[in-house]
Amino acid sequence: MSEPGKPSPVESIKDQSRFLAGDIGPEMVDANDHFGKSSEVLLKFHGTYQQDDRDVRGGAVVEDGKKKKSYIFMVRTKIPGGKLTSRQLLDELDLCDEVGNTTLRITSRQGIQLHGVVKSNLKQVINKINDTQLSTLGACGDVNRNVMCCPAPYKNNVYRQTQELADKLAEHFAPKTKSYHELWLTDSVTGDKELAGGATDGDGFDVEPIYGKFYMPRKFKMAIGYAFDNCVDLYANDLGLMALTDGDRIIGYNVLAGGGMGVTPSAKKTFPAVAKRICFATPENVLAVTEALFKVQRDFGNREDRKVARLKYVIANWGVEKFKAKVEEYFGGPLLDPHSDDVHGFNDHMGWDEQGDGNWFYGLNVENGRIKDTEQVRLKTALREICRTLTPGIRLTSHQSILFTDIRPQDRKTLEKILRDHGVKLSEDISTVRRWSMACVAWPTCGLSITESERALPGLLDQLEVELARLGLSAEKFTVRMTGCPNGCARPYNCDIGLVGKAKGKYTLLLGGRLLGDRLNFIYKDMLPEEEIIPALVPVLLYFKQARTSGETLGDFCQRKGLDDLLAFADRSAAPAPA
Ligand code: SRM
Ligand code: SF4
Repeated sequence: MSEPGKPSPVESIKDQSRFLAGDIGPEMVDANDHFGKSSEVLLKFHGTYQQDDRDVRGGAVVEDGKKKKSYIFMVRTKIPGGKLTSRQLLDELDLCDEVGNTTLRITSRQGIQLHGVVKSNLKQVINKINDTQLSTLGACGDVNRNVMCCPAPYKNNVYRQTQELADKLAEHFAPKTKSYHELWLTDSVTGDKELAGGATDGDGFDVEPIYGKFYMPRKFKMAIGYAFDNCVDLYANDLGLMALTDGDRIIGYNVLAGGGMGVTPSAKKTFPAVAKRICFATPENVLAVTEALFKVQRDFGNREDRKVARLKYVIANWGVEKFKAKVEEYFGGPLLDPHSDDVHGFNDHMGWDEQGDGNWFYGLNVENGRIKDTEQVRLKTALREICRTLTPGIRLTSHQSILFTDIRPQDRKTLEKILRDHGVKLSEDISTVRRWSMACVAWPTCGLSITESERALPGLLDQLEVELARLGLSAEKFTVRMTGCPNGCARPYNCDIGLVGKAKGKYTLLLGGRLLGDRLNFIYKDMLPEEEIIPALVPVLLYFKQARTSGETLGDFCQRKGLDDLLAFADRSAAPAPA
């Protein structure tokens, strides 16, 4: 915890790190199975997290009277717009077998994570990821994170332009330090050689033109989507660029700012927020507007208390008007008001769709993004076969799923056959509720998890599917998102049904967000034991069935009725019938 007025300890680690080099080099080759505290912070900027296997923590080896952790590393690849080749996916799959825990994870921001890497293999892993023309630099840490963009591969000007913008933003805001290259991509690291990283005595803007030596106060997240398709959850990002189109032309972007999910329930000063509508940017000035806004957060984000360091707190403290005025000052001129259009559609891009060039793409729902082989479902092997035989383009979605692109009409059947032969359900065979759900990683790797999430959601959905079928609601489209702690990595605060781990085996149940992602949900029940989650939802679903207006969605219904009415109905339906 930092003292008021004093920069947080992470700020001095960045300051003294010589642009993220720190002591990672010497520590990489020492005899320990883990890095020291400062390196642990700096490693995040390089795309890796030092973790320990929490399934074995309780029974870990005891050495010198102390429990010894079983150290492992998560390695995250940053993939702008989730776009990669078959070769790149094959290489990541090979890595997870050779040096990981034999699984890969598609993240909620279109990235890929390897889990269970040991320290002695870390350099080899990051090196290989770079060999395949991907990078882990800035996948974590106080920098611009993976830039999300609608992954649909339609061959038209609009989709081409947004993908190009995602690449441009990713490149523009990537850290420029030499330390990444020196540490992971050369042989120069030895125990006694200190890396330069890009040493300078000044403020560092000559080395890091956008960041300087202190980088950002906290992580910063950008996404590009459309008013007619908000599949990237624009309102949950620090910066959302909502493309407005006229035919096959992008006329500009509504700039949304200050979205963020993370909250610490015990700290009243923290809260989740959906982004505010700030201004309109043209295709010509969108990069300059983005840079101005980014620099306002760089210079005014809180550097003393990391709990309130995200952009949402600057905007909450100042108000939209003052914030916009400051962005205008950095931009060097007035900015237009946002266009009246707003998000009104959402497409998860699952199933078959034509690309517009005679070829097709197929969206495959991957439950919670986990790619693995089990006895019944051999998804990892199926992906390998698809990549080797059909060599499709690959796009990852912000719902932890995968698109195979550029499939020739004559290959559609082959793709489906490969999936079926390996026991993989096609998206069409997955229930609507499962298809629109997601869970964060949580146990056993996430050091912050309080409850299960990825391992708990499938079982809860089994029960929910039964209840929905019983009520005749199986075709209803709504989002269920679960996380193992309040940090919100699966974006549980703007969906229809949010489940957030609060204490061991207990969850907060939230209702009233919606697929469009443009409003927060509210707490319906707190500290709910896992086994009471579905029973608590049943009266809500029953009330929805009985009292919804025509075409009303579950989230809209819960929002209209409100907490007290929903609770009163649940009480009434639980009360024994009068004798
Ligand atoms: Fe996250 C931290 C996993 C998307 C908010 N997140 C973590 C860490 C690194 C835990 C840690 O700090 O020790 C988790 C690693 C777990 C593991 O074992 O792999 C983790 N976050 C993930 C992923 C893998 C979840 C997933 O299942 O897909 C997502 C990786 C995305 C990527 O490729 O970059 C992931 N995290 C998100 C999102 C969703 C989004 O960005 O759209 C959010 C909410 C949006 C936001 O940022 O507000 C999110 N993660 C957090 C926070 C809370 C931040 C805050 O402002 O309070 C933390 C904790 C922190 O930063 O202190 C966190
Ligand atoms: Fe870990 Fe919490 Fe994020 Fe889940 S929400 S991955 S438990 S930090």
